[in-house]
Amino acid sequence: MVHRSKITTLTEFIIQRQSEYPHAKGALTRLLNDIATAAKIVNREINAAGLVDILGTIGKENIQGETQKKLDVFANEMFITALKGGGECCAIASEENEKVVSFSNEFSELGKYVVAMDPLDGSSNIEANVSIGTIFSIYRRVTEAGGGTQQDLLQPGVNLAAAGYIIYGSSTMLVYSTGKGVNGFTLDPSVGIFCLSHPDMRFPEPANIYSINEGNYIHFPEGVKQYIKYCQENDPETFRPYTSRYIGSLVADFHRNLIKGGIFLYPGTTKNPNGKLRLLYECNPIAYIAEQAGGKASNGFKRILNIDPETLHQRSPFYTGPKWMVDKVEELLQQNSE
Ligand code: AHM
Ligand code: MG
Repeated sequence: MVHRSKITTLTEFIIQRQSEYPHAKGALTRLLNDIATAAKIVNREINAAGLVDILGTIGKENIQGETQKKLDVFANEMFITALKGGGECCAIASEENEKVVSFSNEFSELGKYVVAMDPLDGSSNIEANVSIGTIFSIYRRVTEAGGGTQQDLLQPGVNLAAAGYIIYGSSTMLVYSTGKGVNGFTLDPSVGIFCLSHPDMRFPEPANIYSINEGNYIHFPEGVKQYIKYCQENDPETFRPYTSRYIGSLVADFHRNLIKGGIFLYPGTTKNPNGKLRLLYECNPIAYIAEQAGGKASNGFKRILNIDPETLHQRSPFYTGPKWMVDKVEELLQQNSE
């Protein structure tokens, strides 16, 4: 007879975890469930994306005469609707919205949390059938009442209550942390349930992957150029030369590095000194997960989670992975800036 261990669903898991927080009233649990529900619907649409030429091209009318929405716009609306309807969130900052989306209707006025998110990161990869993701950060609001404001969202990452991502890949996973480790759940599409598949995720040792868009090499700071050379040198004791892997989809690159062991780099360049990635809803949530998995995240000079954000969409150079790998980039960047 085959003995199977019990399946733990995401809902069961977050309810179990809630009991570890004696004063918790279940609001964060409900909020995470709202995110999971929206993720399932977005997943369904992404899986249908390959059929758009049959069912109607995005941006054009489909056979029912409705205009097909671009998937990133669809995902944004789906998460906003789920979070607004759920009632635990009083404002959202999204890559898709220039300003804070504040909820002050009868459902959500009392929501204690705010969410910063990139609803569909790497969306330009969809047409090539490459993995994409949703990234989210959850903060407790700092204002007292009414709809949430920008002030609630401009908090440093150290204040995060929870963060995570969903990867829409060969299977769909939700990975999140509430500050007590990182756990990953795989969606069983036949029943539409996320099941615990990757408990207590940690960066493995040894690690030997580096992920960077080397096409920008000429524009990188000297410290990063030296780090790339360091990765390519032969030194079996430190697992070098490392292997290079780059998808161009942050969630997918980070997720692979978390599972297999590696560093992700998106430096500032001469043209864009702050790089490309957004602090609030790309760097901070991934940095939080990295630290909770025993790793580190830095802008080269400072811990990402300690940066005080000034604007909703500000960018930051980003280096994240196992601690010793990020330490080495920091060392070279700092040496070269003196
Ligand atoms: P997006 O938010 O416009 O999708 O851009 C973010 C994406 C990340 O997923 C990825 O790490 C990065 O852009 C890749 O950028 P590049 O093509 O410059 O390497
Ligand atoms: Mg993005």
